[in-house]
Amino acid sequence: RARYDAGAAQERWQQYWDEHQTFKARDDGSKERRYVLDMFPYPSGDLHMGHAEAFAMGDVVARYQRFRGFDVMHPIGWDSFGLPAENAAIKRNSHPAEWTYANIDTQANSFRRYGLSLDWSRELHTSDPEYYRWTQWLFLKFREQGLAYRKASYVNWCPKDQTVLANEQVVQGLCERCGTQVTKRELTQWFFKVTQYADRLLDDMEQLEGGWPERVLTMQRNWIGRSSGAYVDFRIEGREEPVTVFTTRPDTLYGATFFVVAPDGALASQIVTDDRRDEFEAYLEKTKSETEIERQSTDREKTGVFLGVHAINPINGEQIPVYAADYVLADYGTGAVMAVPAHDQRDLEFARKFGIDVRVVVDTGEPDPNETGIATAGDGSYVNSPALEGITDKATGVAKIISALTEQGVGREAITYRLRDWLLSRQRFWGAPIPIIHCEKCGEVPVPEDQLPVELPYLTGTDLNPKGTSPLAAATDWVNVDCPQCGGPGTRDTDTMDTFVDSSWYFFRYCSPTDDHQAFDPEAVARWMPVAQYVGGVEHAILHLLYMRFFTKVLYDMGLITFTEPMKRLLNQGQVINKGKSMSKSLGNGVDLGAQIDEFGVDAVRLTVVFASPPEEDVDWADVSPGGSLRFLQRAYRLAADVTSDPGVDFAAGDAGLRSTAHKLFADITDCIEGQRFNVAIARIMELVNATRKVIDNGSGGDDPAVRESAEMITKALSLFAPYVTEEMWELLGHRPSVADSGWPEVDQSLLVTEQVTCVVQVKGKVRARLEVSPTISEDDLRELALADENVQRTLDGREIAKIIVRAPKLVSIVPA
Ligand code: ANZ
Ligand code: ZN
Repeated sequence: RARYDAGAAQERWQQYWDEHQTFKARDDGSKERRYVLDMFPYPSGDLHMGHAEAFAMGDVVARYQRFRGFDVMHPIGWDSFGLPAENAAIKRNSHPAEWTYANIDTQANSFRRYGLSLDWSRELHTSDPEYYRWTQWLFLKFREQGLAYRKASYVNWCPKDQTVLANEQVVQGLCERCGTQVTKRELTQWFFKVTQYADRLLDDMEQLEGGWPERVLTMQRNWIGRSSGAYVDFRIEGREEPVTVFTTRPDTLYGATFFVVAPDGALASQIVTDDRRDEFEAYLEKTKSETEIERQSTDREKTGVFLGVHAINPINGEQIPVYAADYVLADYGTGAVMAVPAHDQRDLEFARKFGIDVRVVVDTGEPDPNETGIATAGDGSYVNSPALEGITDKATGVAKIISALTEQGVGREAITYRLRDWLLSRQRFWGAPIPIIHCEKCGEVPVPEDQLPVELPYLTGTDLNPKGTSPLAAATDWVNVDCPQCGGPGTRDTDTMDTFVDSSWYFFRYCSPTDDHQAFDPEAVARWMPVAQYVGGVEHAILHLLYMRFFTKVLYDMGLITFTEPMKRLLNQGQVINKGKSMSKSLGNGVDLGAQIDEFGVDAVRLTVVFASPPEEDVDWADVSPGGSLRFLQRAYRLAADVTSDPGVDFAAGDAGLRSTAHKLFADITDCIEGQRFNVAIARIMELVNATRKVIDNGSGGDDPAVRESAEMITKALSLFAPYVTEEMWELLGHRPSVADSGWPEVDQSLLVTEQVTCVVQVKGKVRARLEVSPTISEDDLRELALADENVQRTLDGREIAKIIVRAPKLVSIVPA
């Protein structure tokens, strides 16, 4: 019996595809273009199961689009700057480039073996000077527009990695990379002004509805966190300038019975009275060790200290006590709140604990918060609120109070965001140097464009040990340069850029990867972009996806591109886990991809990861069977081997039953691929293999033209998941390679029409209904259908059934009791 030899096929076809550049984007205008992109990998070692899944999914889309006649660009490159390379270099006393480029070699070989339909001619590395030259250029362009700036601020600091971290890189108070508790440090750092784009980042999400997973859009929305409300100015005893609060409910102003400031903001320590200072300082220390998540947690007992002063409510002159409490954050809104316990749960819990008045100012019809301990947040009519008398809804109440405050000059409408500017400088070596020279006379001076790239000096091992300042500071020859403006002594900026900067524009670079005059060729970008399909892990739902959207908008504003959203569709594949848990060294549940491939072959592994579950769900390796996949591939292969008719035979002369089954299943397979239900598509291919096998074994053998038609459909559809075996099958079927160039079969609509037969339904021997049903309907389905018929129901009139005879598909006979 014919057997498929995975190892031999892999070598043979890999070489064939390389030689014939089967998957190179033509970009010659002969076909419509489609850009299919997988998030580029970080070269951390060899390929792992996560890559195996993600890239298998992306390849389904790329191969399918090629089948549909598009000129597909499916590029690959490496996100090759970053900390792990530097840590490896310190450990081995070598250069980060050694580890990085060795890993790239290994991974690239594995990617080739994995049979992906990639265009290798566009390969890029973000750590190449040819690439980061343009990362630096973009930085300077952003700076020219005021979108890159330096400021001193309290920043997240990882004591282990000795570097600052962006807010996004702090996960539940811990460093995303090493898990160390993050502390705060005051440092002067570079920022990108993402906040200037907050509204557009939100509003443009409209373009992504339907194309991006809803949960990603929700995560982005929450991360940006737009709130509208008002600023209200309160005077504080003994203080000249008023203190402003941000509130989403200015309409509850009459219910403000106390005032809270963040303990770790500047204000608290300025206003606390001397007799309270010790207590306050102790509380502040405690607050500093808490994470933002803890502070915002709702089920936590409220704590705080009275600061000894009062604030004056601008609407009625009332004096209310001022507290410092950790549930108010220093860097959100203004870091101060008017507390309205009747209508805000956090404030209510605090008030009850500290014995502060709870004054209802909106009558929502719900029970009194004084009794229930539950704040009421809904609409209602205003009470105890002279300025809002007679108003019964929130929108009007809010508008009215804002205009009253505005008139008196003690408040105004406001919108705030949770989003912060992007801290992009890192005190580490293996990244793109920030192309700025500091001069005592001229200040910050950009490196002239014709002097880019600012290349990294050669540093190894011990020079790279973290010291809290950038290792680049130690490379004095590199640091000390003439000021490009005045020619006097200057020093280079010694920080490097966050690697998220590199990955915010790589997809533009793929369109013209070797261009040495510009970051990308706007015409090439216009030809290929936006990306039709982007594929990658949900762990990037916020960071990478938000930053690259931001970059795109800035480039749009610079007039370099004509669209504002770079990725039309996004697929977030799940994770590959093992025994219900993420794979990790410490759990010892890792699955070695290379070993799996050695044992079962690439095709079986790829089929397994895609078949195991819907793309966005996790795959548990403990529940799958690559051995089963391999057996299925052998069955499919034998089917192709058993076809004896000639290529080009007239399919119409084939077995009508098999043809109808094949076209129906193929129509379904096409729908499944379009709808990204890849696992279901595979199940349908399996059905088709079985149906075809039956005809070979029981009917006309391998000579029936319908058998060939069906085997060709199987080969094409299966090639989306199992590229090697299907090239072999295509050859067995007498065709010239590559199956990837063969085109997607058209479904014959006339074969989809199902025959119907008429079923007669009798009650007590009298015909009460005629049903149009499929000739293959089951007895159970037919019984249900008959009993559900309106006429039958009416005749039965609620009576019990004594007897029911079902003869599918033609007759149902019912005898009531
Ligand atoms: C008075 C009030 C009355 C509020 C009421 C709410 C309900 P979002 O929607 O998340 O933007 N707030 C303002 N700044 C804060 C800070 N730095 N830390 C903690 N809480 C802060 O939340 C806005 C609301 O959260 C604001 O509206 C303020 O409480 C509080 F019935 O003001 B509110
Ligand atoms: Zn100068």
